Amino acid sequence: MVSDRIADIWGTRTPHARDTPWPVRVDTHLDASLTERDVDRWVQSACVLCSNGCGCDIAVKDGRVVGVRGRAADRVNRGRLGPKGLYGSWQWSRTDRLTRPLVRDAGGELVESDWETAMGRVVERSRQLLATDAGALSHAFYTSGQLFLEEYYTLGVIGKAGLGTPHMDGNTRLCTATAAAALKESFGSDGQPGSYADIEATDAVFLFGHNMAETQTVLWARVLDRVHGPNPPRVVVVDPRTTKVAEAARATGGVHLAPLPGTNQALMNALVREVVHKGWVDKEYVAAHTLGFEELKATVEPYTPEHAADICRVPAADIRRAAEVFGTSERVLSTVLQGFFQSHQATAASCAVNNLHLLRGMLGRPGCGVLQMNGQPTAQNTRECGADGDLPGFRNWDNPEHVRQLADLWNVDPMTIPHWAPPTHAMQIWRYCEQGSIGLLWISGTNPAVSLPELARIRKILRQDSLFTVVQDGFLTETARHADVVLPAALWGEKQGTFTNADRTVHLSDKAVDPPGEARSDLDIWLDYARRMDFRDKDGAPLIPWSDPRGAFEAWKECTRGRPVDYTGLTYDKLRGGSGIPWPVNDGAPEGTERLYADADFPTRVDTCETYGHDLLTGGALSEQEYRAANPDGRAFLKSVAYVPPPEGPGEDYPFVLTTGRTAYHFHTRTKTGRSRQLRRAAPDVWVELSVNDAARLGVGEGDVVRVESRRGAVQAPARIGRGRGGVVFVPFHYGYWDRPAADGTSRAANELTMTEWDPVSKQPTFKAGAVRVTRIADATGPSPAPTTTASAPADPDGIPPTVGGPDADVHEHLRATAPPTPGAAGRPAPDATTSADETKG
Ligand SMILES: Nc1nc2c(c(=O)[nH]1)N[C@H]1C(S)=C(S)[C@@H](COP(=O)(O)OP(=O)(O)OC[C@H]3O[C@@H](n4cnc5c(=O)[nH]c(N)nc54)[C@H](O)[C@@H]3O)O[C@H]1N2
Ligand SMILES: Nc1nc2c(c(=O)[nH]1)N[C@H]1C(S)=C(S)[C@@H](COP(=O)(O)OP(=O)(O)OC[C@H]3O[C@@H](n4cnc5c(=O)[nH]c(N)nc54)[C@H](O)[C@@H]3O)O[C@H]1N2
Ligand code: SF4
Ligand SMILES: [Mo]
Repeated sequence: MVSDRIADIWGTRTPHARDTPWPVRVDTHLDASLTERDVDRWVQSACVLCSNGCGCDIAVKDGRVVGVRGRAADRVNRGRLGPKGLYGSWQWSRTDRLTRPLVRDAGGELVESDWETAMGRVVERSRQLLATDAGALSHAFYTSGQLFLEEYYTLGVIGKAGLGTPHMDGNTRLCTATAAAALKESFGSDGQPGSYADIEATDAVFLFGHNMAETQTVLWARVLDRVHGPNPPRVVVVDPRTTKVAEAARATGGVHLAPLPGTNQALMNALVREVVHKGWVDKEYVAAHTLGFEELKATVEPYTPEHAADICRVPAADIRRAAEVFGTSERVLSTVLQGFFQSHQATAASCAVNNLHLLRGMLGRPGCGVLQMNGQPTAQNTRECGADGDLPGFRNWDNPEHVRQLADLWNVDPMTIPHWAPPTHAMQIWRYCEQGSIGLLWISGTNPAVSLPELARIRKILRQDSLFTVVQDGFLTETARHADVVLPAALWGEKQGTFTNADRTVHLSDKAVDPPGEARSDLDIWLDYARRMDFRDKDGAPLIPWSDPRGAFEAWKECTRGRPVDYTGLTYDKLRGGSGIPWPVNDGAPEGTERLYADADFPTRVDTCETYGHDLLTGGALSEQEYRAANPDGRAFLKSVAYVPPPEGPGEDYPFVLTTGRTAYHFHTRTKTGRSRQLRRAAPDVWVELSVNDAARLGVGEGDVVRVESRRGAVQAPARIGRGRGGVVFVPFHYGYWDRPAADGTSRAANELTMTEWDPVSKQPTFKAGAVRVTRIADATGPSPAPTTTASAPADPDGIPPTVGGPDADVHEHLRATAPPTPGAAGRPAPDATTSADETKG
């Protein structure tokens, strides 16, 4: 069957009943005019355009990538791929890539150079700075959630044991820092409790600030296949916009709660209060496995549905109904993402979701998962490997024994490993750069000149003479244009490595083709730096003994031995041929682990836990003594806090609340998706979404150009008269300047508007609420460029052409008649003819 997957984002339905396996549907998209018979080789991989981590095979012809196909055997996607995976995962590979290192010449221009010169300059600056009083504190690394595990671990060892700098973080700070923080605060350690297979077993799906329909499209197809089958789950969503998820909530008899951005915590307190007041608490579970119930009860007591309704501006009856669905469903699966994570009480609100599950005893059983989601494909590994500043293997920087374990493993003095203070979070790293105490900032796999808040400030920092910036990317991004040295990176398909998705499933991605020109993998670049810097261990041997991905993976396995994030049972060979495998994988669980905490034994013991915890209001850290006194002993924490209003609310000068986010067709700053014909056509440019009533009051019609201004900057774009709640303006954050310079004097990046504020515990910036005003600037020349197939659908579709892909968007969907492997089996289904790795045309 052929389908236009721009017009039909989720593809053909394969409905099924509760507790039956999710059927297989294999999606294939090849370059126009090619068929599967033309493909020379299929190389095993997984998609890196979101945290879902769909297993796929890369089609290679004449040494080039010509398409992709979903892997039927994979537990994550059973063969499916979404629009980004199908059209966006590979077309960029033959466009304007960086092929040689660039350095600044005497005139200040970036010019092509060679590796010797470029690395020479990096090492020279590095040595110079290390010789100053600041020492290693002059060095900072700002990395990604999109590289491979082997690369992060290598970077982590360089930073912690080679240089000894605490200034290392990922763009994961903007992304999933709150997922990690909420898991640590509630359960003692990072690590996703739930499994995607919970979708097959659940009776209700709660999505907290998560537009899954657009941001994990294949996971949403999985939910839709239940929704369209017998005994469907009810969907409940908390989101100010009318997303496709919100439509499903209505259709399934669930609830769409559309709170004013910035008020999640008030709503969560009310939901928890209802569950407690109505007696829906599993008292035995709470008594045996949790701490803090009485405090929780007291904290939420003032939040009657009416009180929360007042703050959030939603009907009190809807809050009651949502609580009832949670309280009376046999099994509930919850997902949490940026609508919660990117707000000022992010960790508190996300912990409240954990609380609901703990109160109902809904963890570790089929259908009862919590997914504190990731966003980026490899964000989990950034966290696991310590490339976000944490210590590798979910170790606690405040626990001397954990530091000693690493010192032993790396054969270095424990004092080399920074652990005298918490690791420096990204927002603080940028502040130190601004103040001049950091002299070398090495940016890899992220584009902060578009993705950080308050862009005018970020540009100013990047231009500072006191800061030497290295940018490692596949493209000349907005950020790379500011760099002193640009290093051309090999990207997905051009290198080998592993990565882990949001439900702990580890995938191997093999190298399919050579990188362009002189581009090198991030691993090779960092190994080269380590060699040139001559980092040594205590005995004078090279600090990093490995020289390839497999060697790095084997070293990483040792680092995880005995930790909750145990990889010791995995090998590259084991990851080939079948499905990805969820960690922990070890002697006790050789085929992986579907769900954590089935035994309700949480990693909260003093010698195990990753943190001693924080005050959710202030972010103040608790001491080991305080933690010990609480005596958690394997029990989970019910942590809570009162609601406080967001740092910037609407007022007279700036009467609207701004929120920002995504569309289904683009990934972040579009370095990949903006180079795909089909995706670019589907969502060509920025727009501003206004509610029907707000637009009428402002005299704005569809497509009229409006100016959105905050205290920090302005964006100009055509308006979409959408279906969101009143008082809220939405701007997608995908559109920077690489493909359309701001020469006309207007800005189009949403982050011109956003502010430098963050959650006190996770330090994640608050991209989801700020105050703006909106002015009409010019008449429409046509409808706005917003897609019609998504949350940005127009309130009145009349006269607005629907978003379609056209002939070059054809995708083959192959529905399997044969029974798929049983879901829930963490092990590997037997590989079949269409999914074996690296199959050669013969
Ligand atoms: N198509 C696509 N998919 C992606 C990505 C992409 O760029 N494009 N990026 C990936 C990454 S890294 C991430 S982190 C994820 C993000 O995935 P999501 O979190 O699903 O995406 P967002 O659009 O950022 O935000 C989700 C929703 O939060 C809502 N929201 C805004 N303010 C509030 C609020 O105050 N409260 C509540 N409850 N909701 C609010 C928005 O209306 C929006 O619909 O997506 C991943 N998948
Ligand atoms: N206003 C607003 N801002 C936001 C958000 C929001 O919702 N609203 N969301 C935030 C979130 S959740 C995220 S995750 C960030 C994302 O923000 P960024 O990380 O800045 O976005 P990307 O465009 O994904 O940038 C990744 C870069 O890495 C490069 N790259 C890809 N693969 C590799 C590789 O293997 N090696 C190297 N060296 N480079 C590689 C790509 O070409 C690209 O330039 O944006 C954040 N900013
Ligand atoms: S759902 Fe995510 S991982 Fe799967 S194909 Fe789409 S972008 Fe790729
Ligand atoms: Mo993200």
